[in-house]
Amino acid sequence: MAASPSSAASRRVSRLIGLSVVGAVLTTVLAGCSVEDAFYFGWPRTKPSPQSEQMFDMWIYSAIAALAVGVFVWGLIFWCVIRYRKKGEDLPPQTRYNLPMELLFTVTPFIVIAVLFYYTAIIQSNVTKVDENPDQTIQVTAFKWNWQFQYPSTGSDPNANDVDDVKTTGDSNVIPILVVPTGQNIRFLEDSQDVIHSFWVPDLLFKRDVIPGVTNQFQVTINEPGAYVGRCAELCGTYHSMMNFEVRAVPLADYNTYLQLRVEGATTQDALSAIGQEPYAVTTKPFDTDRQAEQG
Ligand SMILES: [Cu+2]
Repeated sequence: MAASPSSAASRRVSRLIGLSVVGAVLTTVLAGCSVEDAFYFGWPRTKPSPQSEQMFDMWIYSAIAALAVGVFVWGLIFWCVIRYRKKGEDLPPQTRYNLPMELLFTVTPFIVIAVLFYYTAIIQSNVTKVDENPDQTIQVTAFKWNWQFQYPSTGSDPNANDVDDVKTTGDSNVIPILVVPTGQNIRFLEDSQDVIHSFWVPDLLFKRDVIPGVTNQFQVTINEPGAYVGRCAELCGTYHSMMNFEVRAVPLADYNTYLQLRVEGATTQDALSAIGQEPYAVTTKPFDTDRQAEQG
């Protein structure tokens, strides 16, 4: 006995649903994502600063709102496809100019956009806020193709360029390490010696262009001690991709010891070792200039 058209259709629908589930599981597993990763919706797992926590919340709630709208729309699409599939040659009743429906379609997206705009504006102004009196000020200077970090001596004008200012400058063999205290509001003043670079610490979810002749600034508080890789995010020439640095967040007492040792003449590496830190970068390594020699 031949199967009825409706049971064939429902078999097709259930096969489609089965394939979608298998597809979703395979996508997750083959992409190497854990279930927990999936709930970050592509956002990095680290949230070392209050600023990055706010951005994370914004991302999660936006993703949930987008999913809710998506599920609703997909539901309507599939419901229409199944409920109103072609059953004969008669044209179904044609409906148009449904005013309440059209008002709903206009007002609902506007509300969604207004809410997203409101929270984006609030969080963006929090993240980019610069206080009158930061706890620390550090000067960042970018040049082709490395970084210099300058810690103005206590009580001095950050722009004065005092002789006893502590500086760490990267070179081809050593990745510069930017040591910062945790739990402190740090202002970074940025300057470039040549072209436009961009100071980017992916874990902080923050990036700001470093422009010659313009002092850009931003502020961030890092709550979790650790090593965070930093990169130049503005194509600035031949060795742009090698223009890396490392942010090393340490407790305030260690930071003060570090600065004191540096003022007394210790190198970055010696002072880091003295406070129990790895002396060299652990998140990235210098460009291997011997690479071609080894191959030859
Ligand atoms: Cu650069």
